Amino acid sequence: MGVMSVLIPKEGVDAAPMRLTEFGLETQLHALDWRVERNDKLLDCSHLRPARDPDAGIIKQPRYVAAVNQVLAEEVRAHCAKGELSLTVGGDHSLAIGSISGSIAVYGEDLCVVWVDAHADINTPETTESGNLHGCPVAFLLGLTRGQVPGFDWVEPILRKERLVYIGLRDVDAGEKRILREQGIRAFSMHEVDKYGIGRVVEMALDHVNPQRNLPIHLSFDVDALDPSVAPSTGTPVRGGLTFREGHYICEAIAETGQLVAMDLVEVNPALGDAEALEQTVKVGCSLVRCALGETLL
Ligand code: 6HN
Ligand code: MN
Ligand code: MN
Ligand code: MN
Repeated sequence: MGVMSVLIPKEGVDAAPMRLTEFGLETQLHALDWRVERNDKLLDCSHLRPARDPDAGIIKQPRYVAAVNQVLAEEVRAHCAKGELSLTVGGDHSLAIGSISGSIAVYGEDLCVVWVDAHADINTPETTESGNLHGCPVAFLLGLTRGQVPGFDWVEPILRKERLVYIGLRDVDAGEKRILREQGIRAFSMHEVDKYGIGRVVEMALDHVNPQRNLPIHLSFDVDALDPSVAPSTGTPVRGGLTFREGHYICEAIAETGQLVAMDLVEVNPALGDAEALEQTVKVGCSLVRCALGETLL
C-alpha cells in the first residue's frame, strides 16, 4: 500500500511510543499492507538537552523543546520528501512544531492541518498561563511567536490560517479565544459537534481547508479530544469530549480523502491512571491510527 515512518520523540510523556509499539501498532499496520519503517532517532532525546536552559519568561525548557523539534522537523521532512506518510507518535503536542514544520517544508502552502483537540494550543509567550510549550505549537506555526522564544529561530512559520481547522475544542484559554477571533481561524467546538453531528462537522471542516479534497492533509490528533471515559491516560483531560465513534469517524473521513500525508498521535501519558486506563488509552490510540491509515475503508 505505502510506506510509513514512525518517529518517536520523547517529551514528558516519553513512555507512550513504546507502549503503542508493544501493543502491536507496527504489526497492526503491516496487516493493513503498510510497509513500516520505524525511526527511533528521538526515542531518547537526552543528548539534545542543553546544559543550561533557563525559563524564557514563564516558558519552560525552551531550548530543549526547540532542539528536539528541530531534529524531528528534519526527519519528517526527509520521510515526506520520499513520498512516505509520516506518523509521529508522541510525546506531547509541542512536537507538532517539528512535525508540521517537516511536512510543510515539502508540501508548502497547500498543506492543510486538521487539529483534533480539547485545546487550541495557540498560546503565545504573552498569553500562556502555564508556560508549557504543548499549549503553544500552533502559535509557532502561524508565526505569532517569532523571535520571542530562544532556540526556535529555525521555524519557518508558513502555515496559513486558512489551511488550519480545529475539531473538538472545549477548553480554550481567554487569550487563545482572542487570537482565534482576531485571526478568524475556523474552529468546531464540541458545541458544533452536538449541534450538527460529527458527519456534518467533518464535512464543513474539510470544506473550509480543502474544498476540492485535493490538497495534502496533516492530521494532528491529541487523544484528549476524546472524552476522558474513552481515553483516560492523558495529562489535561476535559469532560464532554468526542465519543469513541466520533474520534474514529474523523480519522476515517480523512482516510477517505486519500490525502493524508502526515499524522501526529499525542498526549497519551502512561504515567496517568491505572493499568486498565492505560490499556484502554493505548488501544484507542492504535485504533485511531489504523482508521486514519485506511483500516475501515472497504
Ligand atoms: N495539550 N491551554 C493550556 C495551556 O497550558 O496552555 C492547556 C494546553 C494543553 C495542551 O493538551 O496539547
Ligand atoms: Mn503535555
Ligand atoms: Mn494538544
Ligand atoms: Mn489537548
